[in-house]
Amino acid sequence: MATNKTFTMIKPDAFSAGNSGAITKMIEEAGFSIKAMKLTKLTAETAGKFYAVHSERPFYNDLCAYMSSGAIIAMILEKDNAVEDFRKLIGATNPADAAEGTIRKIFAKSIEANAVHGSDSDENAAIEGSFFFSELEKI
Ligand code: IDP
Repeated sequence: MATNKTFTMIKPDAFSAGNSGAITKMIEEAGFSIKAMKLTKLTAETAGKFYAVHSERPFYNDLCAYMSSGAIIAMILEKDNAVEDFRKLIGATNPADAAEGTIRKIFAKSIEANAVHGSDSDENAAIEGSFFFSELEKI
């Protein structure tokens, strides 16, 4: 079934490099509408909660430290088939494997500092959106 909402973060590497505007432009030009948006900063603890599913992975502690190392921009996006189409727009987790023209291919620095997050399912999109935004903050 076609889906219509996903959740993204512009990660600390991309925000601190001044790439937020260029990334947001690519997202809008690909047909996504911004339904919620905020500039914020995670703590190691809140990053740990967001990425709890990865708590057994060897990179978990580094990921939490990296994701709390600077400001991020969180967004809820809307489009037909949003989850799948956004994963295509951002490209593979490792920028070395990402397709030409994808956000990660253009802006990611490494497999960890890979510029953007994109939800991997409708269920996670809803959970992740509500992690950052109250009902009042969603349009
Ligand atoms: P995804 O963000 O493409 O869905 P996941 O496997 O869910 O990829 O991993 C979550 C995040 O953890 C990645 O976006 C990346 O920042 C980091 N990560 C994934 N694999 C590695 C790794 O092998 N080393 C270091 N960091 C990783």
